[in-house]
This record gives sequence, C-alpha cells and structure tokens, in this order.
Amino acid sequence: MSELDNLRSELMAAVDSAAGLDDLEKIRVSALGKKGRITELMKGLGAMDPDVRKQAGQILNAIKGEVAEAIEAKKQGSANSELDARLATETLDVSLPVRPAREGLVHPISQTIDEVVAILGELGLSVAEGPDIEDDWHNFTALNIPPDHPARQEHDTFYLPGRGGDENEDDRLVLRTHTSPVQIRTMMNSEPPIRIIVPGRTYRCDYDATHSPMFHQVEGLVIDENTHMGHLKGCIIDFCRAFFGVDDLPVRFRPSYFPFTEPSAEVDIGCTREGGEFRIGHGDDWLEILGCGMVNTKVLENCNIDSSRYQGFAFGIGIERMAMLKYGIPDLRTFYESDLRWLRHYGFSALRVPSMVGGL
Ligand code: 2NM
Repeated sequence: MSELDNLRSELMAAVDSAAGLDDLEKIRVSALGKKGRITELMKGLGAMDPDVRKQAGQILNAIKGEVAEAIEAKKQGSANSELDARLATETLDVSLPVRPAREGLVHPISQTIDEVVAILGELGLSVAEGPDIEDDWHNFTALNIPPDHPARQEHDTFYLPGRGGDENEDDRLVLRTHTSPVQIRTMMNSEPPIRIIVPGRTYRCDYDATHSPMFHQVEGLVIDENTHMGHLKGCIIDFCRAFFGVDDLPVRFRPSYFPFTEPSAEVDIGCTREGGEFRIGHGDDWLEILGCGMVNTKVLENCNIDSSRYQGFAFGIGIERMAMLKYGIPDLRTFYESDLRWLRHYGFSALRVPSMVGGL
C-alpha cells in the first residue's frame, strides 16, 4: 500500500512539474496507457487474494482518477498559456489591403473583334453567329462560287466526311473558309432590312509567316430597298478612320472581283513604307486591308430575296491582319502560341471595354 502511495506522489509530482502539452501526454501514456504503470498494476489484481485485491483495486482506481484529472486540468492550463504566449507575440493586421490578384488580359484578337463590333455596332449593325462546320451549299454554292473555283480545291479547304462517308463528295462537310455562310443563313431565315456583322473563326489549308490554318474574320452585310454603293463607301471609310484613329485617313476603293459581289472592290488605306514597316495615316503608299462590294443578285436570289426590290453591300475584314497593323505585332504565328509573356506584353485590360465614346 505504501508502494501505491509512493506511485501516486511520484505521478502527481511529475504532472505538477510538466513543462507543456507534450510532456503531459508522455506522462499520461507512461501511467495510464495500454502498458502504463497503473494499467499494469491493475492487470495484476486478478492474481491477488480477494480482500487485498478489493483494497488495492479501490486505491488504484482512485489514483487513476486523480492522475487523469490532474493531467486534464494541467493540459487546459498549458493550452491556455501556450495560446496566451502566441497571442502576445504574433500580430495580424486586419486593416491591411488584400493582395491584388493578377488581372487577366484580353487577347489582341478578342480586343480587335470587340473594337470592330463597337464601331460597326454604332453604325447600326448587330452581331450574328453560325456554325464553324458548314455544308458545301452555304459555304460555296449559295455564294455563287463555281465548282472549279480554287477555294473549293481539296488542298485549299478542310473537308470532313458527310453522311455518305469519306468518298462521297456531294454531301461532305467543310470547315467554313469565311464567315459568309452566316450571311446566307441570315438572308434565308429573315426578311430585309438586314444589318449584321459576323465575327468568327475561319479555316483554310495554308500555313506560313502570314497565313494560319485557323484565322478570324469579321464580315458585314446590309440589305435594304435603297442601299447603294454610296452607303458602302461611307460605312467603310468611317470604319477605317475610327479603327485606326486617324480622322483624315485616306481610303481608296480599287475595282476587284469576288463571285459573291458585283461590283466588287478592294480597299486600301494611306501609309508610308519605311523598310519593311508600315506607318498608317499619311504618305505616298497604299496598304490593302479589306474586300467589299454590292451583293451579287444571284446570291440574293439563292436566298429567296427579291433582287428587283432589295439590294445591299457586304464586306470582309481579316482580324489578324488588322490587329498586326494597329498594334505592331510582327509575326502572325505568335497569336496562337499561348505564350503568357507575349500576352502580358500585347494583352488588354478586361476592365476597359472598347467603345466609340471611349475612343476604343
Ligand atoms: C468579302 C468581300 C466582299 C461577302 C459577301 C457576303 C454575302 F454573303 F452577302 F454574299 N458576305 N461577305 C464579302 C464580300 C466578303 O470578304 C473579303
């Protein structure tokens, strides 16, 4: 019994002088754990005489309870003082501003499309969209593009098998080579007046320093009863001057040919050429930037629009080329490399939405 009394004093002293939570846990395991001293003594009770066993059992249970209670009490105090120590030494300034998140940037292709849409939107056109995968009729036939036109050649266009399988050319599908099939769809599905802009991805089998197999276009279409070449010229001249931010930018219409327009024109803007570089605005040189014309009556009739009543104009703009010219991006291929250093250099703030009143 005096042995148990010593054990009790020893454990209580150890608890009393324990330095922290770790110390207390060690004491608890060594006394009350599976192989702890008290646990071991309790295992030995079974071998004792019944009356000794009863007395020893009571004392062991009392010591066990007392020690466990002392450890718990000391743990509480210890935890409190450890917390007090942290509270005394650590500081947290809740008045500090949050760390600014790195702002995402708008790709120059998206920026340029947004600018073109903002300018032409101001002139009364609204955005229309359509599928990237088209059929032969919407992409070529309806646009008066003849069967032997180079754009239809296998090596110029990406074809997909149609329902008839790989070998059947009659119903094959095609990655649209321009956004014009959306104009066809709009003319088929709505009544004039029509005033739309069609931005989007387009595809051609071509890859070098100035051509990518996937590129972007914005095309426009205006159809009404009295829409004429003067409207086309005014719209295009206003657009070029707003886009390049040059009020007196020289704009020249040069006769050209497209199957889907008659007459057709290519549009040049004034520039100076210094070495391989263009300076847009003034000068004695011209730079071709887009194509346009009055929609061919055959195209109108293909879309069931009465060409004796309605006429209109259309134009097509290459987005990559416009972005390269406006923002001085020298290599077309960098547009699609997803190089974040490049984007940080050429990208635009997402918070500054292009608009005419904002000067784009
Ligand atoms: C161009 C140039 C000239 C054009 C024509 C049409 C449609 F569908 F109305 F016939 N859409 N786009 C067009 C006309 C496109 O791109 C250089």
